[in-house]
Amino acid sequence: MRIDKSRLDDANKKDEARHKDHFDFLSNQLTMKGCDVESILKKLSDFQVAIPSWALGAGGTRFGRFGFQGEPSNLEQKIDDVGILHTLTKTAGAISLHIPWDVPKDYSAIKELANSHDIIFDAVNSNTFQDQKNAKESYRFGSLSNTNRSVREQAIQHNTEVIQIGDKLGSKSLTIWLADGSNFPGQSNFQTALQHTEDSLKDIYKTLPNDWKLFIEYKPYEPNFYSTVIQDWGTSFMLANACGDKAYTLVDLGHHLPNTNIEQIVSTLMLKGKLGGFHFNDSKYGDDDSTVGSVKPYSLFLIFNALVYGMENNPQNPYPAWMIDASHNIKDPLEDLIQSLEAIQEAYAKALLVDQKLLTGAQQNHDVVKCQEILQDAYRTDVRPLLEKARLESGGAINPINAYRSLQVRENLIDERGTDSVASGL
Ligand SMILES: [Mn+2]
Repeated sequence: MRIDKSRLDDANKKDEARHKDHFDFLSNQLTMKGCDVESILKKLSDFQVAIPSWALGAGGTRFGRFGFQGEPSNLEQKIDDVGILHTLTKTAGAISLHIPWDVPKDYSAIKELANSHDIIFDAVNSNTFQDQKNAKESYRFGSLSNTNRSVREQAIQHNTEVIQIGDKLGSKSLTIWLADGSNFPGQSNFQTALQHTEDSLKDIYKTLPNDWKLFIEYKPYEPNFYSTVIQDWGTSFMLANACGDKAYTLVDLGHHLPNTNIEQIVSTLMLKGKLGGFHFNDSKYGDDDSTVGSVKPYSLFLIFNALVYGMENNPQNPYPAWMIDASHNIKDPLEDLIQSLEAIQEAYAKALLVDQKLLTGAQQNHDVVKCQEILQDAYRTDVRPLLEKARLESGGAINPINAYRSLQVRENLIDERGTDSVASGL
């Protein structure tokens, strides 16, 4: 299914007068404060977030999964779904494939389809956290860290194949997240596991094309509950440095212990030029994979404040690869992703409003109260009219959720795909 542009224009018409009123008011306010509204709008339009191919079907937990009608059952349909998101939001111009769940059969047809939706292929993701059909070795006791050489070799070989698949699609980066670790004290030798992991990553790194990046993701616990080999940003940073200049740390918001100061981690990595990738989600307890901004929007704003500072002041850090890594469980996956995209843009816009010069001055004067005032003045601004304007100017929807519902997208997808189609993945 594709969204008809004239029907989208009709949906926008209902909101146009209200939007103009709100935007004009906000634009005047911001201009009086000395903000360059045009440059903020340009930055919002340029900000594109990859949608992972596993996020388009119903999510679930290890206790079960409740299907969602009209799910995409193949890669083509998943790309079509990202196309719908991008048409409405103009923010989802990339897809991040998971291998082996989404191996293309016809590469040129898949590239053509993505191109027709104005979508590029972002980082490819390998999977050594579950066993594949007919695989010789099992990852039950780890992959890149396994004590058994032939298991490590199989996992290295898989990552090399993922690079080759991504290369054919125009991807420029590989994300490795390892489930490796141990469930019980004494099960694993920490030093051996870390050394094997470093050696395996170096072997994968050797096969990386020159214009590619390797992203190393970390996570403190789960699926293993006693130890994880790449448990934190420091371990990832150390491994990235051991591999070389093309290797970077990837920060996933949900992969931290409660109350970790993620904005400080972001700042440290950007100062050192090693923040390569970024996964968005939100959480209350652990790696909950909740909708971005649904639980801790102020934290997200503070993180974006660090990201904006880094993007403006750290030429040593590459432009990060952004991706949503969330699960929607009981929501319509597309509506959930629209909400996440909106929350990301909102936090970004608010961070762009922070008067960095004024903040630096207040910091130098040790005016702690003023520092907080500057941050919270930006945070309390209702920036939604800026998002609407950026979308409208790019040809998207003023209000993507309203448009999605009024254009009856899900109903159309159910008509096309049926009520019991199932997306590949966990
Ligand atoms: Mn992630």
